[in-house]
Amino acid sequence: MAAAGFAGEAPTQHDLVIIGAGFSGLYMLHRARDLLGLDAVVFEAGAGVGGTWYWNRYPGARCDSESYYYSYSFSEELEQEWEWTSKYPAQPEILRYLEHVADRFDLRRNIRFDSRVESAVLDEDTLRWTVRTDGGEEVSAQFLVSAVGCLSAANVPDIPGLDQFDGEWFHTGRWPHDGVDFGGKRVGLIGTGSTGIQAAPVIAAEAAHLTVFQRTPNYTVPARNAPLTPERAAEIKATYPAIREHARNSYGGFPFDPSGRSALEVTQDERRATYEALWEEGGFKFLFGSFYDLLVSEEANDTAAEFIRGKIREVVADPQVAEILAPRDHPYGSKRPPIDTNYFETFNRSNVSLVDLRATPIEEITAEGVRTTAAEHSLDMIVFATGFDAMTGALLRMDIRGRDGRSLREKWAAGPRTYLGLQVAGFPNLFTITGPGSPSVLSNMPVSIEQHVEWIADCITHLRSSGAAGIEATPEAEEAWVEHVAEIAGLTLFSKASSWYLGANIPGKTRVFMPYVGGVATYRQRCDEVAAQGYEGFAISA
Ligand code: N01
Repeated sequence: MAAAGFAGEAPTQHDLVIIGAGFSGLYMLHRARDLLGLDAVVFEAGAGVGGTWYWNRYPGARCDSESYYYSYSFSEELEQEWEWTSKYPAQPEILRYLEHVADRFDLRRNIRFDSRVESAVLDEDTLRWTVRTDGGEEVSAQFLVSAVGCLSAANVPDIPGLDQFDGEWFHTGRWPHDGVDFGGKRVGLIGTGSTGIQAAPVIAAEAAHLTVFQRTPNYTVPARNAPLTPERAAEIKATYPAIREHARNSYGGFPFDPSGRSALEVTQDERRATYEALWEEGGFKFLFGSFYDLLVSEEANDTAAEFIRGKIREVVADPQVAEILAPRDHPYGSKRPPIDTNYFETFNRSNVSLVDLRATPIEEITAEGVRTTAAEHSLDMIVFATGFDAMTGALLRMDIRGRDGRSLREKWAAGPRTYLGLQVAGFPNLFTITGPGSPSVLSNMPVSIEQHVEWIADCITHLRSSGAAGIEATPEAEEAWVEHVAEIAGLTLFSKASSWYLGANIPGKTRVFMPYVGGVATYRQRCDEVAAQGYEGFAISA
């Protein structure tokens, strides 16, 4: 690969620039370089590959999808040779897997590490992008692919006084590589989303005291993690083609079928037996495999929500604590449902306390700890499990300028607008892997990532074989897709929660439901039809 140009030098020329070396960027690079023969360069802000799995090293971090389908399917050799150790792999194991992929396919030689992209500017005459990094490198490429991830721009809330805190503080999404020692420490954990729920039991087991600051109580279902037995691993490997096919043609990218039953058409006993069996089995099947109408009917949803509240009351010894932990202000699944290992049990420990921020909000962080309207909690350490500026944050942190010098920030000021989550009108030759408007975060990510990478690679092949200079979503197609995404989201219960799906976790962010709820199979079919019809809804420039 040619060296990138630096300020003052002419930018080096490439076919393709990819931003990010996580699941998406690694596969995009492999596909583009090794199958299409393109000259591709990847810019990665971290010092290594892995994306989400590089940054999120917090205690308890593990995948909520099972290892055998939360993995690449593009290489049969890879899927046969890699050995997963458990049902839900922990972060170090997934990172090792991605490092193995990088080595196995010799990807590192095209990746520039410690290089954060600061800007990407379109040249309207050539339809090429000039991309500049924080190290002053400048390259030019015909195509630009964003593989920045949907949950990578960490959100540290603007709580007054953080700068005067005498202890240490960390955000889970930027966790120190050499770990954090909780021994003998009084730790405050702010946030009870999927991350806080994974971290709390692990921190509690190590720390002198853990105080959990909860703003919104969360519904969580046990993961029931277990080692992957050699027999199960062999069975998976023998049936991989069918498993992958199932996942690709499913609603959520998971290789299991949604239930065909309504929660309201069965007797109370049958319903309870279904929930009990899935609670014992653990994982996302509780939502997707129980009844098909949990995300569309409030009455159906109430049955699952009440079942989970009942479990909280059973597990948590102190009824007052159980009541604070019981969610009532949003339907189950309308926020991304976590799965856990001993989360509610953690509140039975003598070294754990719960602070209800709805009743007693945080006023400030002091030198000694966190002060709410009711008390000052003395802490040695604060862990922010406060999530991300999801789906748009990482893209908008860069200064991306398309036609007429218009920035993506301006274009998306009232919420993200894309065609198929793949392209933005006015930004030719820019592709967004798992961008807003695609199933992305509502699905098993590797399945959606592979579909996008392959679609983009096929599109580039089509353009190059026809000698075209560029492709761009038309404003009409984009408008129709944005309307469609909003319309079908409106048929669900997703709008009933203040979730990051809607941007509601970031003060000032416009509330727009960002992912596509129509499902992976329907979406794939639509993308394939669009391509088959000569890239309908896109303008191709000669
Ligand atoms: O972040 P979140 P996350 N004061 O935004 C609270 C994926 N993931 O990192 O609900 C006090 O969900 C906030 O409260 P509220 C997964 O897709 C995957 O947990 O806004 N509290 C909430 O409790 C997930 O959904 C895995 O009222 C504040 C929490 O912080 C996504 O990442 C594992 C606050 C943030 O929850 C994000 O999860 C983990 C404030 N000012 C995560 N601001 C896998 O399995 C926010 N909060 C792969």
